Amino acid sequence: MQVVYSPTHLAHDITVETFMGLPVPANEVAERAEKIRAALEADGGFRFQGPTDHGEPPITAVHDPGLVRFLEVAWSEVRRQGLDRSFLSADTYPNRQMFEGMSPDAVTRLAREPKHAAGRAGYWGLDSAAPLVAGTYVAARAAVDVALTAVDLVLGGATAAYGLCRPPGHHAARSMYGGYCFFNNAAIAAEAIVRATGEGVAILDVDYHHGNGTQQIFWRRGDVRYVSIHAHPDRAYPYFLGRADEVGEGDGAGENLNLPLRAGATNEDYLAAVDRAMEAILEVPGAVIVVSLGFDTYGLDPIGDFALTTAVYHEVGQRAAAAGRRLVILQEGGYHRPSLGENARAWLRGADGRAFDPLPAVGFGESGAVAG
Ligand code: SP5
Ligand code: ZN
Repeated sequence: MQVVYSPTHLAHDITVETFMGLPVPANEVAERAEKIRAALEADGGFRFQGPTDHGEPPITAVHDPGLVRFLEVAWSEVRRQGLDRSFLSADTYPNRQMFEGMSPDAVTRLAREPKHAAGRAGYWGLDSAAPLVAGTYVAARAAVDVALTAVDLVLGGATAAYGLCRPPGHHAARSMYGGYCFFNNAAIAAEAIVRATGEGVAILDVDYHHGNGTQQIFWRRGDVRYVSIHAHPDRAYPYFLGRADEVGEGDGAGENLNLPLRAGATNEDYLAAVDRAMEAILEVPGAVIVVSLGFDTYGLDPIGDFALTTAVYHEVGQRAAAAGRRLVILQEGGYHRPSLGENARAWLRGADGRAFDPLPAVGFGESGAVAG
């Protein structure tokens, strides 16, 4: 399988995030992508290439140009405004109740993008756990190019291609970043496929979190079906979306399928959900499936609560490929660094119809220590 990777992700150099107001060691760090790259290189069965530059139009096909401009200038604004911070996080978010009683017209007219960087970050952002640093914009642009290059490979005839996207994308909505995501790589890829082929596209999102951004972008679209298996929002980020009764509206009515799972979900629970998801995906005519691939479903993930094992990723990869569609596979989350490489290798070998032999003598204990 062809792998698309860019070292530009290293510029998005994150060390700290905040969780409920406290600084904590960051989860979405550069080492994640490097672990996956190293494991796929060592496997020997993957061919690597860099991305090609696709420019801004495929991004603004999905995102508000105002979001793109904000992300482009955010860091220089932090510096220009003399803010003494190593990363930008919002101070104030425009809670919808702030505008209660005002007409939608008045809100549009009066609730403008602020000048202060801490207000602008709130205007465009979803949460305070997605730190923005000096290299965020170039890295997020490179992740989009990685995704679009994987699309090119598949539209050029490849059965499957894997984009090692970092930062991830599925929490980013048309006019909003958040959840460690800046541009929605999977949505941009799906839109590019629709425009290139004129066919419908199905998105299978197997990250632990609900991909609220992808759902939002295609909510009213009849030509892109979004199917997601994730932690129930009653207990997990993004809290406000991801329930089973969110089915889309207008042309998109019935094109959104959320399969929220309980805490402690097992391999068996998960595979049953995968089978339901694939059934819905097979109803979509069209040759390509976009996969939002997360490994935060792993039993040892620090921010997840599922109980999946490495072997099940091989099985899920196989079941995704069994649809007989071509696969554009894009990396989303997954934060247990010691297991990321093996989990990616298992999934992608499954999608490739190859056996998976776990590396011998490597244990992934809580410490990440090597056993044996
Ligand atoms: C792409 C992706 O996986 N984004 C995830 C964003 C999650 N952001 C909030 C993290 C909250 C961590 N909660 C920790 C609970 C530990 N018990
Ligand atoms: Zn996630």
